[in-house]
Formats: sequence, structure tokens, C-alpha cells
Amino acid sequence: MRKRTILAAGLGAALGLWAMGANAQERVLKAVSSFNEGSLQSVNFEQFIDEVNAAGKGLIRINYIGGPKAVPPFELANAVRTGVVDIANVTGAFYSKTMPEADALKLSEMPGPEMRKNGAWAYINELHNAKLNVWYLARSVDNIPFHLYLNKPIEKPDLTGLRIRVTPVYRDFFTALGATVMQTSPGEVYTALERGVVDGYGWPITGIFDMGWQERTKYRVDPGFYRVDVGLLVNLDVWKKLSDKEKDIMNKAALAVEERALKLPELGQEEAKKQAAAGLQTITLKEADAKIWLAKAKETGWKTVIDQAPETGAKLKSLITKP
Ligand code: 173
Repeated sequence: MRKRTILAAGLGAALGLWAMGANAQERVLKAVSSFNEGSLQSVNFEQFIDEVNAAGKGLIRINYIGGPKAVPPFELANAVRTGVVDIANVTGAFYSKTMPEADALKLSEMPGPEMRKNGAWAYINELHNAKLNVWYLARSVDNIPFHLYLNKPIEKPDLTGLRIRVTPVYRDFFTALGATVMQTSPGEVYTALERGVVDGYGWPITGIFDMGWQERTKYRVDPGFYRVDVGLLVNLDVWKKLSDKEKDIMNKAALAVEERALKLPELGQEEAKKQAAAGLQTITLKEADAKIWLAKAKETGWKTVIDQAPETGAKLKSLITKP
């Protein structure tokens, strides 16, 4: 019995090789997104995969396993670190426990292409190499803000008495304004809203329709804050093994990712209109309050990073912010 199984397996492997024919040498990379397949936080990454697969025919192919059902969002960066996944689309907030500097990516004040020129990308990549064993290939979501979405109205930058769903992106900001916070992955937000477990949540200007949350949301608070950050991480051992030609294909597609991210503000405006049409009301803080709101966001954001990573955090700040 045992012998027969081994024989069968051997035959299967031989047939498999034969079936691959000329493509036997093709490299296959496993990819996962921390956001739902086809959702606005994943589409830029999915286009990247299509471009690499078109340019890399017979040489390199990315096999898209899917979204957070494949790997839980808060575990994805670690899966790339260990090589369980080769390439991921993931926000810094989902791995700031392992790498506190990742929480600073939302605090950048310039787009991806500019960070490549002034040394910021190189330093961000260096930190990712050293702390997470990954190559920081590109930023797939950028140039648009996060917002607070609510089911109870506010008039001032005061969240006392409100229970808000967070991730590390918003935790210290909302807490400083008096909120009680509860961390969940995106997949748990709908149920939390439906059951009234939370009075609101943090999320980018884009994407609430992907999750159906417009059905359970009354207000969006303006102004938005920070810059949404989602990045493409590649396992460092895998990256080092790629040939120059393969790296070239990946790098070209990566630069195209950051070019496309420059267009996200237009999409953000469309989404805001769509939200209004779906019945979401906008709570616009008065000018003086908006100033307090934004100053608090920035102050708490940097404090969290610098408290945990004083030297690297300060260097990162000097590279990704404008004086
Ligand atoms: O889940 C989140 O609210 C979050 O942290 C995030 C970060 C980047 C894009 C979308 C969501």
C-alpha cells in the first residue's frame, strides 16, 4: 500500500513537471491582501499583480490567494516575514506592534514619488528590512485622509461618552479626545455597528460601500486627518533571490502603483458625493475646532511613534514631514 502511494506520487510529480513544459522555470509568488478582494484598498495592488503577470510571462507569476479570509489582517506582515506569504498589501497599522515606526507611515506629508527622491523611501525600506525581513516595494494607498464616522452627532472635537472602533491608526487620537476605544479588524465592523456595540469607527474616505457600512452610518466628521497608508511588502529572502530582470519587472509595476495612488484624491471626492447620496450627513467642525482636531491628531500620532522608537522615529519624522 505504502509502496503504491509513493509510486503514484512519483508518477504524479513527473506528470506535473511534464505539464509545466517550458514554464517549469517560472517563479510563482504567493500574494495576499489585508483588505477584501476587489475593494478600494486592494484594487491598486490587484492591478500591480496583473501588470507583473503580463510583463513576467514564463519568468515570474504572482498567484493571488485573496483577502483577509486567507490570512487575518493583523497577522499578514508576520506571514510575509516568515515566508508563508511572499507578497502582501497591508497597512502599517496592522503590524505596528512588531514595528512601531510603521505607525508613522500615516503621518507622511508627501506622496510616494517624492519620498523616493528625498531618501524617505530608502529609510522606510531599511527599517522594514531590519525589523520585519521584508522589502518595502511601494505604497498602494496614499494621498487621501482617514475620517471618523459616527451614529451620534458631535459638535466639537470631544468624543466623551462615545465608543469608537479603532486600529492603531486612530487609537491614541480618539482616546485623547475622550472616546472609549475598541479595536477590531475591518471584517468585524458591520456587526459591531449592527449590534450597537460601537457608536462609530475610523476609516479612509474611500471604501465604506465595499463593506456595506453606509447602511449603518449616519455621519462623517470633516476634516479628515493623516494620509491613508497601505504598502506592498515582499519577503526579503525572496526579493534577494530575484534576478535583475525579475526585479525590474516588479520595480516598474511598483512605480506605476505610486503613480496611480496620486489619483486617489479624485476617487475620494467621488466617494464623499456617494456617501451624501446614500444619506450620510457631514459634520464639519468649525475652523478653530478643526485646527484643534488636526493638531491633536498629529501630536498624538507622533507621540505614539517616538515614545516607542525615539531615534528611528525622529529620523523618520525629519524625512517624511515638511518643516
Ligand atoms: O482598519 C482600519 O481602519 C485601518 O487601519 C485602515 C488602514 C488603511 C486603510 C484602511 C483601513
